[in-house]
Amino acid sequence: MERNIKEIVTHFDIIGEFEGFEKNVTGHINESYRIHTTSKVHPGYFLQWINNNIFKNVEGLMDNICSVTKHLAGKLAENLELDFDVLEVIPCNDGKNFYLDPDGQYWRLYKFIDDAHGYNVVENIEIANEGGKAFGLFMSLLADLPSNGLSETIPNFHSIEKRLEAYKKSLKDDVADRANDIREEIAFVTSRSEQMLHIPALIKSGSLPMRITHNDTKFNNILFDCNDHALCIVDLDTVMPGSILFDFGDSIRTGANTANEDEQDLSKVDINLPIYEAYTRGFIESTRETLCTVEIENLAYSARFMTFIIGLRFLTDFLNGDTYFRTSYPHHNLVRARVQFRLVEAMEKNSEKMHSIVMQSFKKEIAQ
Ligand code: GN1
Ligand code: MG
Repeated sequence: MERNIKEIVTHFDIIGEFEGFEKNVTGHINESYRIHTTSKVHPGYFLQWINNNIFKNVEGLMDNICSVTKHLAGKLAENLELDFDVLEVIPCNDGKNFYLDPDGQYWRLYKFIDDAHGYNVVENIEIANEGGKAFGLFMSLLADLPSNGLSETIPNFHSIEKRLEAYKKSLKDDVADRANDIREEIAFVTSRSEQMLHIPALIKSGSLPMRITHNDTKFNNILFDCNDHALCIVDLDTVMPGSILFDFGDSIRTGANTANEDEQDLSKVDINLPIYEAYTRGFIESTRETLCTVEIENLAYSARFMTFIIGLRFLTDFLNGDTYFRTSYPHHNLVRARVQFRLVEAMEKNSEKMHSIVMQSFKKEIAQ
């Protein structure tokens, strides 16, 4: 769809005049634009089209983001030594926190975070450790914000039962006539489905606490400054009640994969244990006072769980004819699913090592 970016920006309360924009290519769901203004001092803005097919309750979603960013900003102002930043929502001229255009499309604006970059593949252990500290800090700082005030922006987002149900239906319907292309992946899912029910069982039994979590902790949702100090967590659409296991697991899935999410050469996919260890140490450093025993015991396993569930979602979308994730070529979702499943296998082979790294990092943190 043609977007009149300049016109859309006029509805927000900005400093300076619109000067131009660049489209940002990352992300599979929303569309993002960097906005330049005439101001010489202000860093400009980050405009996003919010995908209302996926986020049905944009009002609730934006209210969540405003509560969370306000809470974090307050905490960071009280604790300047943390040297961390938070996204700042720019209101519309009418005071609303999003703009609904005449075509029924939703938009929001953030202040642009200048001179920052992210990583699709983590280059070294220092960066991994910073990332772990940053996501851990994000969760810890939100620990005292009541979660009952937040909407569930995507219901059952990390429910493996619902994801399996959706997958089975897609496989049966086979609308895109692709089921024949994925015999090996079907066998893979069937052989692991049962063991993936462990985390939902812990949730149902009440032994796994529900907290305010990010729920989309891809490593590239951490912004770093020019010294590779972690600066800010972005992509807050799915911040809602969840388990810390979702957040830890999703970061490992992305940060500790030796390959990209859409790598076609599966021999490049593996778990990078030094990166995993550095991330884990950082994460535990920021969360040691918050984590309970059940969370610690399942931290390593959560990486496998999240990798499996996202692989399953890519596979389901492939069967559905690519209706959810943005794709660039016909088998893109299948390529992504294969990467996730290969990574699950690598994690299975290393499961004991991964668990003992968690336990050792935790002991080290306690000893310090
Ligand atoms: C989507 O759009 P992006 O890249 O931030 C998805 C995540 C997946 C991810 C896979 C709302 O996130 O759950 O892990 O793709 N977000 C939503 O790359 O479904
Ligand atoms: Mg996202």
